[in-house]
Amino acid sequence: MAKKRALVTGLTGQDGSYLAEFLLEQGYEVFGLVRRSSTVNFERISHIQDKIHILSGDLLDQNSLISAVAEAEPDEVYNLAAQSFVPASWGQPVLTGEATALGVMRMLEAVRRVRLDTKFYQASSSEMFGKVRETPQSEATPFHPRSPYGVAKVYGHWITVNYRESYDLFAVSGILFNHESPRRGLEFVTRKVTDGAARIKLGLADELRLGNLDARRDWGFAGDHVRAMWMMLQRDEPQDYVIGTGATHSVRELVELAFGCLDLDWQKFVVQDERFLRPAEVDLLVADPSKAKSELGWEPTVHFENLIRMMVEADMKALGSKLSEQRSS
Ligand code: NAP
Ligand code: F7E
Repeated sequence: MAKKRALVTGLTGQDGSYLAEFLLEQGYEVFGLVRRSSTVNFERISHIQDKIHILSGDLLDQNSLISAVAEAEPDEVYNLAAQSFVPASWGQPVLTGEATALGVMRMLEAVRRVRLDTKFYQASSSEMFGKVRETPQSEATPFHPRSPYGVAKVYGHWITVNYRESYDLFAVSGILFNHESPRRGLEFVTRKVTDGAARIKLGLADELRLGNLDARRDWGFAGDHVRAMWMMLQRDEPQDYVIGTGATHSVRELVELAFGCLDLDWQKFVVQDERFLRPAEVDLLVADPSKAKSELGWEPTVHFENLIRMMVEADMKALGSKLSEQRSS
């Protein structure tokens, strides 16, 4: 039987790397969309790079997306690419709108024009719930985004629903709560904290500056969440799902746990810095993933404590190796 073919946008990002690994394990032929940059940034996919077909393209360039879909002839498209860092969306709201909102429509248009029987996954976000109308948040909870990023994701969500309803496209929106891993970007709070604690432990830093310690998030493991993306596209009918662990923790608890893993008293090192506060905050997010559990059979396998421990250990190992390389050179 011919291999199934998948096209993943955002291949070089955290989720793109885990999803590509997962799809290869499932026996897929994987195509990944990568935008041009002056230096190659394949750190997260270097171990699987030779197994993936890399296609050049940008969410801002319609023609490049049409060419990518025409070349990959995918059975499934996973649209993970976006400007995904919330604070950057206030600094660059137009770019965020172009990539995170209109980029979704451009990918959908590429699929509609080239290959309408492709299944389409859109990476929607719990940031769409923003100033939450109810707790926990489910597929039925209304949206109230609190950043240009959240607003752009609401557009991406509704244009996906609209293409499903307008063109009978198998298009689904996965509303994913925060998910983390040792491959998380360094500016996001979990990785900033695990990397920061490891640096302090190794004598490479003497403080960690953070913003709002009271914000609460539903933090899961990226490896678990990408599995849910695939599960959504294996259903007979396209439907949207909320994916999260159902547990919530504050940034303060995160800090206490990460520093505790290294026997450090966080209160001696963490400094609150108003530069990291946001113009409008999302105070509390927690998922009600019961639909995903009952219909997809999806459940998280890694919980908060183990996730943070895994990230601290990975940062200690990576920084430790760098240090010994520097000392021996
Ligand atoms: P990420 O690590 O920031 O990766 C984003 C990816 O998008 C990168 O590969 C980036 O390429 C690519 N990209 C950005 N702008 C692009 C453009 N104009 N054209 C083509 N590619 C572009 O994000 P992530 O954490 O993996 O998240 C994946 C998706 O899920 C995103 O859409 C994000 O908004 C969404 N999401 C994430 C979470 C979460 O907790 N991680 C939760 C809900 C939803 P470069 O490497 O070249 O920058
Ligand atoms: O912030 C607080 C901050 O930047 C989490 C993206 O993947 O998940 C992510 O968005 C919380 C916020 O993630 C610092 O105020 C405190 O309340 O790790 P974050 P995010 O904004 O929740 C959603 C679901 C996505 O869709 C996004 O793409 O932590 N916080 N102090 C801090 N945050 C950061 N970044 N840095 C701090 O110093």
